Amino acid sequence: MPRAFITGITGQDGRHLAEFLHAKGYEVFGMVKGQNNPKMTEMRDEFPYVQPVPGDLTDLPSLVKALDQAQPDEVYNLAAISFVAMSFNQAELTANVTGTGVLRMLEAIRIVGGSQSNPMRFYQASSSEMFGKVRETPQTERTPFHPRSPYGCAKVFGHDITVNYRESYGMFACSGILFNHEGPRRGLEFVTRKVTNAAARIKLGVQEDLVLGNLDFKRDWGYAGDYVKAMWMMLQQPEPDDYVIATGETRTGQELVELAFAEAGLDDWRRYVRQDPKFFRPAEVDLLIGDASKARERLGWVPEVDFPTLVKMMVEHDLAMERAKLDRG
Ligand code: NDP
Ligand code: GDR
Repeated sequence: MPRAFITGITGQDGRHLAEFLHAKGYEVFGMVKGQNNPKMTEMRDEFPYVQPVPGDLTDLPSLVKALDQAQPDEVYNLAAISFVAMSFNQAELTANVTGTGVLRMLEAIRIVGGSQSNPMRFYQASSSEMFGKVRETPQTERTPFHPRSPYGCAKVFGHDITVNYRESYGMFACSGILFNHEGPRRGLEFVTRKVTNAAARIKLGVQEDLVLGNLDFKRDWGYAGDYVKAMWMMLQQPEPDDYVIATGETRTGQELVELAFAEAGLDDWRRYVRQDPKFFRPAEVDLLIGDASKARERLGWVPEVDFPTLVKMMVEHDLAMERAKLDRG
């Protein structure tokens, strides 16, 4: 039975990946941070087959112990301070967790190692935020980076150090440059889920309006369930490499709002939505659209869920969730 170790197991992608790897017959270990983390109970209920292991990306000895305990064949480093807006306010923490945390994980793998015939394989969760103020469109594995936030800067370090450890020490280390991916498990702080949840609550009469920031931005949005499959595919290749994972389509913030409100059965979204500069970022990423040709050709990966289906899935989930809350009283 192959063994997988996932950091960020309590996050959106960690949960999708745990499900995916379990279905493939993996023994799944999930790193959980903190004392009495409330998400640990949720995870135990949802994924009784995941073996929790304590650890924190800011603490190298904890990572060494965690790997020693799990003895995985594959390590997926999904943990991060992942909210771009928050990274402007907690830049040093973001650098430490999202950036230097990758270095610690790579060092822990070098220390614990795995056998020579079967060294641990490493996946790093890189991000389209590294392209930031984009130098070319669409963005590929060769597009230069120009990050626009402390989060983006930290991800560039994580990406570069992963490539460096591969080249310096011959590690099987891959970096997936994933564009935005969403779904019903997305945190409520991110714009897609904030919008689909608000549309559901407004429809049910428990919320009056929705306050957003900039709506002119464009994103290449896919479904998280499709994207975790690409992570696994990268680690099954004969050679480690980096891959862009994206749909190749881009949509504005306004298109997201229009679709979500229509899906919830609300006629005129403009009646409910207003903008507040407090949600504007000091520097914005205006346009992202990825070219995933390399992943398609070498991994055979293609996205299966398109944008309207994704929004529909999220709105339906949020309507059911909010209705259940009302029924409970
Ligand atoms: P989430 O924000 O949903 O999950 C982040 C996870 O990191 C949580 O499990 C959190 O634990 C954990 N974490 C935070 N700080 C630490 C720490 N110091 N030590 C250990 N664990 C920690 O992110 P996603 O699932 O959406 O994303 C997964 C990864 O992919 C992230 O690295 C993100 O930056 C990257 N990414 C995401 C994209 C997306 O569109 N979703 C696109 C490109 C990259 P807890 O719950 O206990 O706080
Ligand atoms: P992003 O996702 O920054 O792309 O990072 P987010 O959903 O936070 O923002 C997308 C765009 O929406 C604009 N926006 C708002 N965003 C939020 N969160 N809340 C609002 O009210 C709001 N109004 C407008 C933002 O300005 C931005 O342009 C996500 C994260 O998952 C990262 O970890 C990941 O690396 C990238 O996607 C790819």
